[in-house]
Amino acid sequence: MTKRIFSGAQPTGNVHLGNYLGALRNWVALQHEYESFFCIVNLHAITVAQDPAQLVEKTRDLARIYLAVGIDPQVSTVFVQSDVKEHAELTWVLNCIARMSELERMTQYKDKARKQQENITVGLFDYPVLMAADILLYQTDLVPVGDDQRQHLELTRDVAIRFNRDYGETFKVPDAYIPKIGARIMSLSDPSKKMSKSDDDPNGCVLLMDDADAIQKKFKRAVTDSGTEIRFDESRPAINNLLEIYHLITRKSQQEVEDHFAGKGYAQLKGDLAEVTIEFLRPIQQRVREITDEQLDAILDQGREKAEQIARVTLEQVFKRTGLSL
Ligand code: AQP
Repeated sequence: MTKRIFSGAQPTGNVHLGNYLGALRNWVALQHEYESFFCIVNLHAITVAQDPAQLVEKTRDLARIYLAVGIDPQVSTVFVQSDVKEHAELTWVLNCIARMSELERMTQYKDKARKQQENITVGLFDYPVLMAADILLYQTDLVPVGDDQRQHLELTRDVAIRFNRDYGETFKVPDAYIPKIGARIMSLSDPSKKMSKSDDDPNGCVLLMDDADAIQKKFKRAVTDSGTEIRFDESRPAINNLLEIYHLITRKSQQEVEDHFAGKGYAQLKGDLAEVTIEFLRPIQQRVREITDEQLDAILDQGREKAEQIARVTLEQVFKRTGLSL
């Protein structure tokens, strides 16, 4: 039987190179090998305050990005999380399986809570359980994500194992798929932090929809390490990060990349990186603009129908096992 993958991204801001290289790129690569479900996780988005009208726009924009980077709706199911009610329903049941102590250990929660100490919502705390529900509803084998989701994946596995132990075999226990290179693209302004949509400094983050001018400026301003050599070296995180981006975008081997930059300076690295990024993003940006509202609605409707069918079967089993269906 074909194995399944599930993954998603939040429509909370503009998709950046980190999201693409850490996650979306692998979704595209894996979709022909696996039965694939790609979700726009708008229920996760509202764990921090969102403007309602903008959330609608951003949800549709993110769906366009999925398609423009190469998710093929003929083979993959693309849908919006809030369209499939089973996500919220299973979250409630799993809330009664997950432990407070487990959620209190989640580093993403701790980081985000630190940034907004006044208005921490219950939803933000519960974010990993909603993510577990997303994944487990589809009896997922593999979850392609960036490194920042590793801990959430572990929790998903723990919750599935505990449910299966207490109520009988119900959920497939999923594995994470975290790429060796690209799983943690760092901020261009501060290579000790991951590239992030919610970064206060817009220069740290190259967006998929940035124009050529913005891309050039951002790479030009990127911080570098001391020294002059241009080679892959984790102890020099700024240059290593720029080289990883170059390597992933051009698909040249690490050796080829090092050969290309041998004897050259940082200005050349930044200039070449801007150039390949602009060229790489141009057709993606063009496709985003070409997708009509009608096409998008049709793809999301079809995605909802397919997702619902599978989600319903899992939820019915869960209700039966837990004594919720009479
Ligand atoms: N810097 C990154 N490098 C590699 N992968 C990354 N991902 C996120 N940042 C990087 C991966 O992108 C996928 C979608 O992420 P998300 O939309 O769920 O948001 P996030 O993980 O919270 O990422 P952001 O952009 O940093 O948003 P904020 O600032 O709101 O926290 C995931 O698979 C993620 O691992």
